[in-house]
Parts: sequence; structure tokens; C-alpha cells
Amino acid sequence: MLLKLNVVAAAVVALSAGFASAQAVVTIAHVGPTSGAIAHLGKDNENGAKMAVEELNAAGVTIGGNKVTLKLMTEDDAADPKQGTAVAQKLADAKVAGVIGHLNSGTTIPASRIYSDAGIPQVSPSATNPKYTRQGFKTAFRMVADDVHLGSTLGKYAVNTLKGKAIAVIDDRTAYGQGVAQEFTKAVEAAGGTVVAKEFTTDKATDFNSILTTIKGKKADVVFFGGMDAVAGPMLRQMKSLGINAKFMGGDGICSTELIKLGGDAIADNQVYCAEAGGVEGKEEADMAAFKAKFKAKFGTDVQVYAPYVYDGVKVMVAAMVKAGSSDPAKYLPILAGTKDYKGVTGNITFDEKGDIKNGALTLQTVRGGKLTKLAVIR
Ligand code: ABU
Repeated sequence: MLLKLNVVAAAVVALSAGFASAQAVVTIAHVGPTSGAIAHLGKDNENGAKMAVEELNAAGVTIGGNKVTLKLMTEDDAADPKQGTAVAQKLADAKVAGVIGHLNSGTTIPASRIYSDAGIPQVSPSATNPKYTRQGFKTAFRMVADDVHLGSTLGKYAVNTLKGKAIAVIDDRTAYGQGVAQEFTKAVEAAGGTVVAKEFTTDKATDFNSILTTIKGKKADVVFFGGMDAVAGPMLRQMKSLGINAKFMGGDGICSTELIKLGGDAIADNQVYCAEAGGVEGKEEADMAAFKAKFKAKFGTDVQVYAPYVYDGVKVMVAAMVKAGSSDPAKYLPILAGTKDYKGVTGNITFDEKGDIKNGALTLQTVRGGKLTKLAVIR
């Protein structure tokens, strides 16, 4: 029988009742930083992909009338743009049926050209730099809202709700950090606020004394950081040592359970504000809570941020293969692009013409009693 499947690995031969039947294997790849400073986020994402693939295989997947086994290929890009493109080339050469990843905008954007050239659908669960879906690549999809939405919402919140009078902005010079900080600054200024300092660090820095001393001198009452939790945690500790008693804000990159551990007792109640680039409300909250409980039972760890978006990304991709009757990217890509009202644990999933999530939400959160606490879901 001719299988209309993009078969990467060898067929699994199942011997049953004296005859052999071949079950095709469809390989989907997950890429994220599973080593380095944000390995906890990369592993969180990878676990989301593992959970989806295991559930789908347990339920049984039939594509084009043939039962298939999904195989998850996992790769580490270490949040490094060069390693990201090397991994993307490896996956293109392996002719995987689809890619879920990468986690960082700085790896997702350069890798997206390679996937586009190879015709491989790519679903990023977390890269928020708008450029990713604005390059005209038909293969690029994003499960979350972008930095324009994040930065503008947080900027308005800093001025209108937190009543920040002297706002300092720091970014880590990555595609994500720089982009979200720019959008935040624009929104602060548009809301009539004043940015008193613009400082830079890197995604590997551990010493912030010099930039924080400058910020202290400007009497900042709100500090916005465009970057990830691994840098934000030590930064918060150093703010406390320097006696900087300002509110601390950031985007989805700091909105993790790990931030609470890293910041420890340097985080006062209602001091830290961040926004996850997605969110559920009403009846959908129960499904998300059930997902988080199942995830914790399976992996022994809480969801960091993006695992549910990865989980849904895998499921949306496989649903498109099933509907297309083929795991050949050329055949299922148009179906994936036309995804409309898919009910995931992250809410309603519809892609717009760029591959962005339609009507994407943000979940504004603060830290209270050592826990991320939801304040509002904003669309
Ligand atoms: N969205 C925050 C973390 C991932 C990124 O680099 O976009």
C-alpha cells in the first residue's frame, strides 16, 4: 500500500497473529534551550511536546486511512542563534514532518528561513518578536501574542495603574528583550510617562550593580526588564541589596515559576508585574488547571510558562495532518494555516493570515505570597 506519509524513521514492523503489518512513523521535532541558563524553560516546553505525543499515540492517530506512530525528535538550541540555525538545518536535512519551536525569538527568527526554504511547518509556542511572522514565510506560526501587544499593555499599565513617574528600562540585547523594551518605552511615552533611564545588559550577565546604581540615581519608581527570568532573578536580588524599592516589570520571559525561586525573598508582594503572552478565562480555566495538574503528576514539576502552548502546538499540527490525510508538509500546511476555532487547553486557536494567533490574550500577573497571581486577562 502506498502511504501518503512523510516517513522519516523506518517503519515499525508489528508482528501480530502470524502476519506482519507495517505502521508508519511520523517524526515531529521539538527545539528549545534544554541546556544553559534557561534550560528549565526549554525542558518545560519539551515536556509539553512529550505529553502531547504520548497522549496522541495512546489514543491512536490515523492519517490518510493508515494508523501511524508519532515520534518526537528533541533538539537543544541552547538559546543561541548559531546553534539554532545548525539544529534547523539538521531537521531540514532529516525531513521532519514539522517543528515545534524554537523558544526564543533570537533562535526562532533565523531558523524560520531554513524551515521556510525546506517547506517545513514551524509552530513557535513562545517567540514573541513580531518579525517572526512578518517575513512572509508561509511555514511560520505562533501560538502566543507578540511583543507589540505585550510591551504596549505593560507600558500603559506602568503609567496608568502603577502610576510610575520615573520609569527605567533595561534590556538584554536579544531579539526578544530589545523588542519588548522598545514597545514598552513607546507605550509609556504615548501614555504621558517619563523614561528616565535606558540601560543594557546581556542574557548571560550576573552583575548589574553599575546599571542599577545609575537607575537608583535617577530615582526610578518602576524598572522594566526586557529579558528572561534567569537574569531577572539575580537582578531583583541586587536591587534589594542596593535599596532600590521600585516596582519591577517584564514580559512573558520573566513570568515563570522559576522567577520566584531565583528572586527569593528579594521579591516583595505586589512588587513584580509580568504578562504571559496568552491566557484563558471562564470555563477554559478548568481545562488549563487540569492540564497543569496532569503535567505536575507526570513530570513532578510545575508548568513554567509555555508547556501548554507547546502541547497545543503539537495537537494543532497533528490535527491538520489528520484532516489533510497526509503528513506531507506540502499537503497539510494549507490546512494548518486554516486552523480555525481549535479548542486547546490554551483557549481558542485560529491563525490569521500571517500565522499569528487571532485575538491573542495576555495574562497580567503579580507575585503575592511567593506565587504568581493572576490580575487580569487582556485582549
Ligand atoms: N517571549 C519570551 C521568550 C521567548 C522569546 O525570546 O521571545
